[in-house]
Amino acid sequence: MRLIPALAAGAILVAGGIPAYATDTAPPTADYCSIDVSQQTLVCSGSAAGLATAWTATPRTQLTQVLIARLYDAADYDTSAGYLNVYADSDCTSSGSNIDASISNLGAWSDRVSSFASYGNCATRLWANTGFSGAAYPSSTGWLVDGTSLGTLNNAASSAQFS
Ligand SMILES: [Ca+2]
Repeated sequence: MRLIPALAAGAILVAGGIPAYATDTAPPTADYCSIDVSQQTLVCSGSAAGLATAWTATPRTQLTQVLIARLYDAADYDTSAGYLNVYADSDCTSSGSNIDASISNLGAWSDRVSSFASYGNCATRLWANTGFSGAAYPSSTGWLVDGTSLGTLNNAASSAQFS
């Protein structure tokens, strides 16, 4: 009879799948990421310096990529909570009537972006849903070069376009 409690405890651990301590321990952080939109390559690291090293070491077919935007986890371009660098094979065209680059599913970066900056000729549009649907910021037809906050799309964007 004394074995029953021990067996029961063991059974709970197995049934639960993940031991209780796993939920009490912070997961490894990889908040600093770079994505290549043409190859859909995503590299992340726990630090900005680590990301730079990892990104340089990542094999790619085109050696020269252009940083077209940076999506920040925090508002006001605060880098402390991490960011997603967006790289493309070339700068955006000067026209705002075409889509030069896009990310149809932000994946781990969904519902996370709180500010953004665009570079070169690029401007950014964020969508609430994957596949460029739902609400959009600044609008479904508009673009914004820099966004210090995202209004109702704060922590709610799941896809992005660049023009
Ligand atoms: Ca955020």
